[in-house]
Amino acid sequence: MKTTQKKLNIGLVGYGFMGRTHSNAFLQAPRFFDVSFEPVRKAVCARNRDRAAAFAANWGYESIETDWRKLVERKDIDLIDIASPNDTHHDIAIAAARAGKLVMCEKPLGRSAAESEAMVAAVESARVANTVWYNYRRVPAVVLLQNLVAEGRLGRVFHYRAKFLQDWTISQDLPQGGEGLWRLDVAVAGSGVTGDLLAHCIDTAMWLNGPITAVTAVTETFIKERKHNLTGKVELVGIDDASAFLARFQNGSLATFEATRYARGHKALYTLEINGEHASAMWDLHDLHRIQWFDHKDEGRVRGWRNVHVTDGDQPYMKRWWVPGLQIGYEHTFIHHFADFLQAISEFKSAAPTFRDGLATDYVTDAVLRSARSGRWEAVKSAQAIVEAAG
Ligand code: SOE
Repeated sequence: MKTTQKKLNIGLVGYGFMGRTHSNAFLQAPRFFDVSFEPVRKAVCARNRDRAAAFAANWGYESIETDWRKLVERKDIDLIDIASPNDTHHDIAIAAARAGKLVMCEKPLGRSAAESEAMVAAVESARVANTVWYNYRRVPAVVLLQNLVAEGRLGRVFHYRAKFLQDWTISQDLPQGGEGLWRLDVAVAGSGVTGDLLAHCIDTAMWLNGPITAVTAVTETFIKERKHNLTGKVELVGIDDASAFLARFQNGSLATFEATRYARGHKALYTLEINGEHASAMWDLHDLHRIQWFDHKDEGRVRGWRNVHVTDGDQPYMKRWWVPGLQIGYEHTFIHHFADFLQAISEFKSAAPTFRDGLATDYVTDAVLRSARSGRWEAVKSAQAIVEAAG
């Protein structure tokens, strides 16, 4: 790290799972990437003072706050990083943008597209750099796959399919709400697996294959009532436990998407596949450093699926890490994202996916939930059109 670098003072909101992945990225990015800022872990904010203090001590934050409003007002903070539950994203991001801070926000951007529209308007009118932490865009193997698609190697794309399967909410006895379980509380999360898991699949899909224009969906809530951790009462469950949809892309290709927390045996099985005229590719989060690649142009006698181990220096991000053949993991996706964000702000830009890209995903998840209610195909709004109209 160069000593003359400009300091970038970070104020983190939230100290859970994502607070840890982001803090690790703030520490590691300057050690492995040539960045033009020195990230300073200035303050962490959480309502519980003792927990905030313990987190600050573990991750090396200089100070703590218990009210995010105070953090946002602080003159010594340049960047607000939102790693708190979904119901906090809207208010914090808008206040941060109005205070002229750079904003990084966990996914999904808002609990609904309406919340996200206001967040896009705030960062764009304040002209502050922004990004949404859709981290799977920074898996080297997924970046390689995206590069191959962008180079036109698949030719015309016919199909896209993605699924994200988990099994952690099958027990009837699991309560909803509160720390660790807010994802089951619709008031906090906004939706269930549609906003939590399918949002990842949609973000990657549109990055690889362009806009989604229409969807038809089914959702189900298998367990209708759960005890609420905050009220102590048995309450209706408002989230979708499972969600599946068919989609049309603007480029004419068709897609299937599925997410659930009821696929016994699967913990975080995010898989995607894309089939084109000339080639196909597959990726699997449980084997995240590989892509499967089939190229019809290969000589017929030896044509087949290639298993590409993405660990070499000429593959995305990998020259920053160890030596060819040695793989990296989940936490590195956040390190890559933060390094890219630092590069972007040194050029006075935002890093993709921007808030506008996050809104595009939320337009799809809103249409999925709408279609599940209406039983019909629903058109997806264009985030680009909205922003252009506003600008
Ligand atoms: C839910 O279990 C969860 O942690 C999501 O919230 C993350 O976004 C996903 O990457 C893994 O699963």
